[in-house]
Amino acid sequence: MTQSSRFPHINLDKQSSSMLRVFLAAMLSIPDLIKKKRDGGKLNDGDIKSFVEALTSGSIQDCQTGAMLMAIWQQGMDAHETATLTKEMMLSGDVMSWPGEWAGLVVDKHSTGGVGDKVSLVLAPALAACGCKVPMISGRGLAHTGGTLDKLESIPGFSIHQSAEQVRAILSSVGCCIVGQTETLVPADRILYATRDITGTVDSLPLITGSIISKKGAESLTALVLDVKFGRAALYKDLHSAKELAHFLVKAGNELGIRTGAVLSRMDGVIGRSVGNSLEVIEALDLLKGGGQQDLMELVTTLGALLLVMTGLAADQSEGRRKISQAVIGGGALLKFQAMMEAQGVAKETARALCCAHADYFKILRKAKNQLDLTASRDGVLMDMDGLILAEVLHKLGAGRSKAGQPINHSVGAELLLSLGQKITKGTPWLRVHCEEPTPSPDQIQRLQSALVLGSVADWKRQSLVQEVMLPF
Ligand code: IUR
Repeated sequence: MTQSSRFPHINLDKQSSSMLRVFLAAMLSIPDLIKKKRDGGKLNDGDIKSFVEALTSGSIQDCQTGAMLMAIWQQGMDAHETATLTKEMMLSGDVMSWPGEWAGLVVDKHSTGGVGDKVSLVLAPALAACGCKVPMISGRGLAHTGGTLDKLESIPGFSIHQSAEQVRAILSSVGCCIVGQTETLVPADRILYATRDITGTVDSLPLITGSIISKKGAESLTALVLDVKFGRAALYKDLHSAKELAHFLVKAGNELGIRTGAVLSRMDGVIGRSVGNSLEVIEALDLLKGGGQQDLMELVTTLGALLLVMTGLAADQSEGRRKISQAVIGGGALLKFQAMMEAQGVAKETARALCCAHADYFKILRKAKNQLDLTASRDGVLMDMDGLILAEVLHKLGAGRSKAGQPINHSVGAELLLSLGQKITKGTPWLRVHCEEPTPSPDQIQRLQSALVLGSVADWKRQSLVQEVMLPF
């Protein structure tokens, strides 16, 4: 028996020892890996494995991680490198496992981030009502976009912190849960994401793909649908680049063995009629009670139908849509949402009160001290709303955070008082801003007013949010 000098704690026989020496000689050091990528080379499976292992074991220095990320950002990665990075990131921590009888039924949705995007709050319970198991691992707000976890935390008692065992128990009794990432799930992503954020390397297709799909892989999903947004208020502003991201994501998901499809959806204004954490929970509850906005319902049914088709619970997209609509309109999804709230820590009476037909929402959810109505400065037809401007101002008023861990004000937000295409006259209120102290400055009010896009009737044409559906390869 001999001891390896690189791994002194391992005792090896002669043959294994010489094999290990050959292997270690072929292994590039971290500086060599960085140079290889910097100079446009392709990282092989072993290179990527070494990099991710160095990240997880803590043997890489922060400056080396940053340098490697910048090399990847500049040189890109091909489909095989991206798939390998995704798989190695997934394997850097725990991978969830599910009972055999759920085989084929475990699904999730991921959105690339929007304004007023409360789709998950409706979709997860609707899918559970259709027979799926939905271990939805969501995120917090990022830049100007809102986060599902922040929205749910506006409900008193709701806990997004659930262990793997608790997730399994909730899926078994309810069928869906919406939780935060645990410490042990994809630890490599936590390191990479934090480093990307401070090294100007967030917007890289392979890095975004690795980050998103590795976490979905660790959920051991059967099927995944991605809501890839494009437009003014989206991460990617134009359809072409959003489509490129969708292709990367769909390919990486399918390579991990997850049936993965995508929907390309428009993100210029606001999804539904409200922005802000408590207000969005209210809008989602209204939709679950059969009210709510057409655009929001359209997104929910399109994304849900795709998942039902991919799991075989629907024969085609139109049957899938029918099933999801029925779950929402028929009240099955509302019952699941109520049960999910209770399972995740909300008191029974609170969950019941929020879900009853004539709920007094602000008896339970915090209402902002001030409601300020903005009025139209001229006559016209409401053509559009700049969701980015609205989200940026609300963010500054306390609805979002500028540093991780910063507290946010769940009651801050805004309600659109009119529908797109509606005629308005000068002086008509169009936006109700919910705010605390400080109230919006004159400059912020002017910015909000500039978000209103007025036109003439002749110009108005309803545009579907859903631009394209991309099926698994
Ligand atoms: N969400 C993620 O989970 N990862 C990313 O890289 C981005 C959003 I951008």
